[in-house]
Amino acid sequence: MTRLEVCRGDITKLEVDAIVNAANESLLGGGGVDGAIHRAAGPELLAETRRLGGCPTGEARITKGYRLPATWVIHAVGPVWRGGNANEDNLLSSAHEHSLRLAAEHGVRSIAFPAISTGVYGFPKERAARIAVGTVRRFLREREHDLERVIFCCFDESCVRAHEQALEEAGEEFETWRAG
Ligand code: AR6
Repeated sequence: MTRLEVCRGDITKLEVDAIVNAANESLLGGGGVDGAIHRAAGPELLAETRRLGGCPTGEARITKGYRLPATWVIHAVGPVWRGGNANEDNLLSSAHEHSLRLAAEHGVRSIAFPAISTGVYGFPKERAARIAVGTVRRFLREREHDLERVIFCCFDESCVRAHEQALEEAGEEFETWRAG
């Protein structure tokens, strides 16, 4: 059984095998959680992502975590919200699915996701949380993996509520905790 958790706090501080980054197609860093991850990991991270040559929206790439407590960083590129009719839901789901596939391929046992696309990319929070939760549940059911913990890491309370609600709607048991 994989434990599902909602955590309020800074994803860069989490002691897990892998943290997911809400990156952009360049993989060269940016603001928000991406900036925080690059700052905490150190310049070696940018040196590695430069060599990857970008990543299309809806996919993900994996690197080492360098100075982070996490061993791996999985850089997922979520969609920019354009009103809901530009395939945003599928692209957000696919970014999560790709991240989980990479995690499974690397024997990851604990992974933390930020609320991808819900910051500067403008994706509505509740809708994004339902997609994140739904994609994780389907993956855990259908694919082979070593995942023991999947953490939805939220920076603010509205994000926590959105994930709690999505998990409740899905009939999942989960635990909420606050870091720091
Ligand atoms: N820990 C956990 N969550 C965080 C942290 C943190 N340290 N910092 C921010 N968040 P965003 P996006 C939350 O804007 O919408 C970047 O410039 C934040 O509150 O980081 O996918 C990239 O380079 C929000 O809920 O990512 C891209 O260009 C969530 O993380 C672009 O932003 C995602 O917000 C990606 O936009």
